[in-house]
Amino acid sequence: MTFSQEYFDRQGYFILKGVIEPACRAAAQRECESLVEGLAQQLLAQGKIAQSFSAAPFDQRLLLLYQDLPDETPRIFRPELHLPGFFGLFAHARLLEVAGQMLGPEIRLYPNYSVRPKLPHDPRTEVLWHQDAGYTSAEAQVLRMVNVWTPLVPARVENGCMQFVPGSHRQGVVAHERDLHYLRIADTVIQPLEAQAVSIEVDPGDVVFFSNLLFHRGLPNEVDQVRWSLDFRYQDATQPTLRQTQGHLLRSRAHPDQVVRDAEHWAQLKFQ
Ligand SMILES: O=C(O)CCC(=O)C(=O)O
Repeated sequence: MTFSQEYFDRQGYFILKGVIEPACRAAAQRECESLVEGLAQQLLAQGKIAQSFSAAPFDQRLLLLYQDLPDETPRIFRPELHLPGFFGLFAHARLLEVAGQMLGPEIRLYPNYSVRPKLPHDPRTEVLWHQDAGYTSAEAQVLRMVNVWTPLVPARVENGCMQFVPGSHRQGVVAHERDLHYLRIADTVIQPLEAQAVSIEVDPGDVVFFSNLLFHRGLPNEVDQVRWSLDFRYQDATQPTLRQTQGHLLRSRAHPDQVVRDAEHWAQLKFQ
């Protein structure tokens, strides 16, 4: 399937179906499993759990481990992601090709690459209507950036897929208000548009590209399954990040020597 810049510019997003190969997904999933194994060992050592549920399926184990520890449940992994198996996804050739089409030859992985294990019935995992740019700064509108989101399990309304308001990226950065866990777009802005929201139901292997100005949210997970997904952003590396952290260069004509070379190199680096 070919990426359509025209569709992206009009709607603020584009879904590439089946673009991530099973082996690449499996490598990322294995790293998620190893993060969960690490947590299980930690909880066992602390005497907080009696068993590690090592035979439980990927979409169940974290849920079982934390069933009696709801306040300790991890919601997001970031610094933990410098493991070799994540590199193939972050630096996927086809994704970087699309990013290159939009952003030019200098591409950085913006410093908020994340894995989200969205657990059911946890209000902290319901991501309220926002624009990513709403979290960055008043200057965020000038950032040349594209968001990337891909699930490791099927993402549906019931387990907390994302919703978008198509075309909303053309409004620029709008007012956000602070809620308990997240920022959220002011009611006066979002309420008249909510009826236009579309649910972004996608499968492992599919990749959603979206504008950092698009109004979007992550629905609550209502089923007894962990909704595992990755979200990351590519940015034109000739620009500042407008954060303390600088991310990592993934493609560069100007500084090829500074590009992350491979999975081993990635694993030596830190979240920054
Ligand atoms: O994964 C979700 O439910 C929300 C993700 C999100 O808001 C983002 O990637 O910006």
